[in-house]
Amino acid sequence: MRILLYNPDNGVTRNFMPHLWMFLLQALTPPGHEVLLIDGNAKPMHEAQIAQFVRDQNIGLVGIGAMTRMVARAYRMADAIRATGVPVVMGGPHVTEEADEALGRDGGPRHADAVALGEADETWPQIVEDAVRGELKETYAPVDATGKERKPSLNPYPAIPWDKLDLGQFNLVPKLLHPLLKNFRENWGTFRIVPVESGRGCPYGCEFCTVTGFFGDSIRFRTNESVVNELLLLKARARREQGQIAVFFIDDNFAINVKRTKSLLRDIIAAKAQVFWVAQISANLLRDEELVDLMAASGGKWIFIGMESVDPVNLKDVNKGFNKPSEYAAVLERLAKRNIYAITSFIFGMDNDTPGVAERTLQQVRTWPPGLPIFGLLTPLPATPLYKRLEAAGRLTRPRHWKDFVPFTMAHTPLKMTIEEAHAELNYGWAHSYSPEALAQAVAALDDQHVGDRVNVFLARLCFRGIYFPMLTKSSWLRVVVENRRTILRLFKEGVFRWMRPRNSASQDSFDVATPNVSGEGNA
Ligand code: B12
Ligand code: SF4
Repeated sequence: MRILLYNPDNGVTRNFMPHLWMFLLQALTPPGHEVLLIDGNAKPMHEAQIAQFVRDQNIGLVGIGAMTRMVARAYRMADAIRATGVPVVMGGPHVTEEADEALGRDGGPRHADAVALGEADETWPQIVEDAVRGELKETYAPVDATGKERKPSLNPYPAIPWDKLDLGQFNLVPKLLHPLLKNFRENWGTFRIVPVESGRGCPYGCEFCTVTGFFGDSIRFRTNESVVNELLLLKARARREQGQIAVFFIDDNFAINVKRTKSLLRDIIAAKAQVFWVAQISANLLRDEELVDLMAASGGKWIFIGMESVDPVNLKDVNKGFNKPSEYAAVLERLAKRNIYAITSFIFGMDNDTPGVAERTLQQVRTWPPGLPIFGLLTPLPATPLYKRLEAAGRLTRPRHWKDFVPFTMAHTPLKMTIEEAHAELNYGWAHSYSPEALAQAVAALDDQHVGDRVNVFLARLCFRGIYFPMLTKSSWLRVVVENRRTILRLFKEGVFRWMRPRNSASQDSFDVATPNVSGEGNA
């Protein structure tokens, strides 16, 4: 049977990074089937196109995965596919919580023939076999022989053949530049960000987050060996392509078990499997100097930190009191000292927020080493404790907000400001962090750093700007380039100057980091 796995586009990230679930399920598909993957972010399609594709390619089963914000689009695509007579199975965090909606058991239209509840690593082979026999069940749940919920072990973990997969859709270097850049310094002919998981689960149970409910509070890890082998495979691919690969460790809290993380990072270093990497780690776990040394030495470059708020009352309200705003600066400086920068994520519209919250937050941000501040609105995702609390209090203004998804729009009324005021705060946060002046300041604040690090921060800021200010067209990019021309020119001049200087062994222009000494501070 030919199977299509499809992820709808989110309208923001384009081909930034593939979705792991697709590659994982592809690797877990029983032999004898061919699995095609389409990520709508890299290959946009509308309903008629996907239906035509399914017909032309003689597809026998389609699997669709989606977050809440993309589910309405996922349903539309599913409807178009089902109209061709091909069955659709849906999975992922949204339909796990809203299976009745997907199956039309809530009185609405049916969008899926079957729903894979929760983690589908063990149920997927069964789904495929049932589909072959034309006997799909409505739901598939990961349970043991006694019917009790079972979380799949990550040991053994399927080998994803990253060295052979077609990743043509996920090259961040424009094709035109390939011939020029493939021989530039350590080869930049291609640049891909690849998702790798080293573990699943987070026990912290923040009120707005789906992770503790979905993956459970039992944390599971892959073996160090299996992660290291995956990195080596990716590194070999990058070398072959005369390009670079960076890894996004998509674990929800990469250092949730600090001892294990240190041991993994040591093994990565020992195997010379370093690539530059990004990971999500909560601020409270970044107090450990040795951990941060190892992060730098193993290729760590960007850490996503869910800071959420600079107000301890807000943090306590959402069960994230373990975040201590008073230590944010020290954490970020600890990272910056090792040339690791932070994506600091904030949520506005929390219950203790009042007008002016964005400026109050930015006043703190401006005192920190430059990074990537991002801002969102408190969003009641289905089945989260937050959703239940707001529903019980009658505060949901759009209880099924995902059915008519509008980006950056609140679905409940904050306590101490209006919805409109919350939206204005969000706009203020983005506008004042991503203006040409703010970008120039971020680069200037790193004047004592290697030009590569400044280019890294600048390019990342340009891309992150697109999360809030649409940058999907060539003309919108052109406009931003023109607005930021002074900073670009400055970095360009410095880059050319450095490039023309003779190379030395301390060059940091590559993701092929050398094995550094991890015994002291500030290495790598
Ligand atoms: C990586 C990631 C991203 C990437 C996504 C891009 C990418 N290419 O991956 C980035 C960084 C861009 C991102 C952004 C956001 N994300 Co995010 N992200 C994640 C993260 C950390 C990992 C996803 C992952 O790969 N997991 C590992 C795989 C193996 O798990 P999985 O995807 O759930 O797949 C398993 C099952 O769900 C199931 N399955 C999934 N799909 C399908 C399909 C079929 C057919 C079948 C059978 C089974 C199946 O099988 C898989 C194997 O068991 C998750 C948290 C998490 N741990 O999952 C959050 C998560 C998915 N993100 C979330 C959110 C809310 C966001 C943002 C909205 C955050 C924000 N406030 O701005 C943005 C939205 C971005 C956008 N514009 O769309 C939520 C989604 C909750 C929900 N109900 O929708 C999650 C769950 C985290 C959370 N805090 O609750 N995210
Ligand atoms: S620490 Fe992060 S992943 Fe864990 S529950 Fe809180 S928000 Fe979710």
